Amino acid sequence: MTMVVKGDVTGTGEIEASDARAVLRHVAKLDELKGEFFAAADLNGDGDVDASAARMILRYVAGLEKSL
Ligand SMILES: [Ca+2]
Repeated sequence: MTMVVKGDVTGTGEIEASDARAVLRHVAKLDELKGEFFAAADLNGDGDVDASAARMILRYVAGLEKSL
């Protein structure tokens, strides 16, 4: 069983700036997030992934958000 950690889009077990980068690549259609990676990027659970998720991840990395 795989646990989906919200914000850990790359599946490394850590929430980092590279996760925001992966979200932006998805938004720009350079990459496509699928399955658990998409679920990890869908922070608000609305079935869509947009740039606001990347912003939230960067805020979390910067310590401005306590959780995602
Ligand atoms: Ca990660």
